[in-house]
Amino acid sequence: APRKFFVGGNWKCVNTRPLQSRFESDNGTGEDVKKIVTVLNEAEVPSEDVVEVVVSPPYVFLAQVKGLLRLDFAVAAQNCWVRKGGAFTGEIRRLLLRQNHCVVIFEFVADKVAYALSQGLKAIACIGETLEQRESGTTMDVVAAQTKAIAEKISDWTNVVLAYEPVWAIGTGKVATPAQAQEVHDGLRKWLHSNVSPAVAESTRIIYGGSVNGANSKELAAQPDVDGFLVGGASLKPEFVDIIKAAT
Ligand code: G2H
Repeated sequence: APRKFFVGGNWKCVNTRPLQSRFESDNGTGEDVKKIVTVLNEAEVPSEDVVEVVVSPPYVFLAQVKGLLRLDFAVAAQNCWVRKGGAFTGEIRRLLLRQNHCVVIFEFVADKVAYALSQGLKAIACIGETLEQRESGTTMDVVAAQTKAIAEKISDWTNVVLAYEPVWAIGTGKVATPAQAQEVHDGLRKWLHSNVSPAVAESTRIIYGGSVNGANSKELAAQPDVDGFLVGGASLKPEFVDIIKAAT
């Protein structure tokens, strides 16, 4: 295959179980994190020549996961501040991110991708249309415009993975059909072909995100232009291993 399959586990806030009381924080605990890592460490999956696996825990767990996780899986941050530092409450600057990847989600995508690449990080850039846009038939225009915004700010696509995440499928249990995903991925690849270069179109991984699970991943992975997944909810469960195996 021209493109190595890519599976990202976006842990977001880590919600593996209902809260027991209002005193319990909902952003996960060290115990939950250890359990998830143990499952991953014990999993038998295709080699890293076949599938690239990356997980992105919340910032507070990055070091813990980095220390415990098997070495053939990479660890990513979920975000990265786009300036050197300064008085920006709640932002995490690049210097504090020792990881190789940086997951960049929706807002200010183009700026974040450009900044992450300039700092030697890899970026998973998320794009996607709302339900309203899909129903009005503008999906391809929307995702092309989002991709164009990124293309205008970067010159090298080597370290970019493009994640198609239809907004209506995010955390909703409503997954795009394999045909819907393939149609958009194919459209995006054609867009890259005409607007960036044939080589970039051929080599850039376009992954799908939005309610991917162990059961639906196989058929999605079989689509010629679906080069992997960005997984939210199911990346906290043992079925994440099945999603990794969908690569083969
Ligand atoms: C979409 C996706 C992964 P989920 O954001 O990033 O989440 O799989 O929970 O829909």
